[in-house]
Amino acid sequence: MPTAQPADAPQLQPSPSAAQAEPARAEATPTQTTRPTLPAEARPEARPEPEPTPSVRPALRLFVSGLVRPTDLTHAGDPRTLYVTEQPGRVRVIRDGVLLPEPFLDLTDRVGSQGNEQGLLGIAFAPDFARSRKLFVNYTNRAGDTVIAGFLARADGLSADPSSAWTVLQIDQPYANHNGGQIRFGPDGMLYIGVGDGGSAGDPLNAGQDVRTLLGKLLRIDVSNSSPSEPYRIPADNPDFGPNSRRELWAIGLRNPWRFSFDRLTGDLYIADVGQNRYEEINFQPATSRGGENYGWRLREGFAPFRGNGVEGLTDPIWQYGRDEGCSVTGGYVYRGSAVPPLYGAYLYGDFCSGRIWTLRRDGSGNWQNALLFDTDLNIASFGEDAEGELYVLDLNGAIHRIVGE
Ligand SMILES: [Ca+2]
Ligand SMILES: [Ca+2]
Repeated sequence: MPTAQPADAPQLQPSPSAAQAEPARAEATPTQTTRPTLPAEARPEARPEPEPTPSVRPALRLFVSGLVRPTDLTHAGDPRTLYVTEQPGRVRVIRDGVLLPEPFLDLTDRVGSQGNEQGLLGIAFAPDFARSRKLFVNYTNRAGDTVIAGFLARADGLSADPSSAWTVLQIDQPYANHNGGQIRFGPDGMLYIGVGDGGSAGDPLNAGQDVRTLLGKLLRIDVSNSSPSEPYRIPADNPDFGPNSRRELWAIGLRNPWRFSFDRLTGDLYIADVGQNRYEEINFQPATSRGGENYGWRLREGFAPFRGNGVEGLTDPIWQYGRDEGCSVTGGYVYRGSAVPPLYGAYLYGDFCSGRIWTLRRDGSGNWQNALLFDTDLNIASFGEDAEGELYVLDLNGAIHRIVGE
């Protein structure tokens, strides 16, 4: 989701690392190759020549339209069914590629979405959803504060009861913007919540570095037995950020981690953090991490000093880009589907403002290589992943596109 950026934000030269990022578009879309065809008389046998197998090209295909400001898309384990959050407060169901008219859940009576970054922002189904029927949503309420709430789905999986709600966590929001929004279960079964620095600009509260607040952090809580009387527990192995620190913290120093995701194969974590005026960044946390990372905000924006200095132990992003490439990063997923083999293992992400979508992957030397995949005219609010690992692109204007092979 875009941070409100001044229209006259300085156009900066690409950083040294961003210069490497300049994609070769020809590489981004593999050229179609065909098997060489032998002259008829050279063929060893008269049987029909098999069809040439062209290499698959990644493409975007319109999947569903008619949504109202879609912000998140996920699944509950069933490959036929997708769930999409709409910013004003509804959860919609896509069944076998068809958008159902009846919402899964309607929270418009409690969601406040006045601000561009407010509303119903994220949804996650419990790992044991088939048994527990529990799901969790992340929204801003009528007062503008962040609410993580649990719900119970009905047995058919096509609707949930709004009156089943219980509040898991509520976070006061001092400003309308930078509310984070993503919630996802990690491979460890814990619920991770991305929380922005509270808002305004430049992190006036220094929330990113203040371990006494949940703002500007990635949280990790245990909701495996979540109920109205005990909404969550603190995992015993959460990192310790020192005296007076909140025990929900997993990683600190984030500005607005609008979207993050886990690689479903490896468990590695990718956090896309929206920048202030200069750099959009992708942060990486290997599956072996025990948490405790400090991703730098507001001491640094990307690799660059922002405010303050001299702090040791910051974790720099694996990638950043400047205003020449976009203005608000939207994190995506590592592709683990089967429809587009050339993308297998690549992390896909995009920019809300420029509509560009890139891939990021490590080469054999361990260096991150960035390449432009698509240059679209979409307002990329989010990416989504289905039960089979296929990926989708959510256009805030109401359409969902599927990444396919052609
Ligand atoms: Ca806020
Ligand atoms: Ca950072």
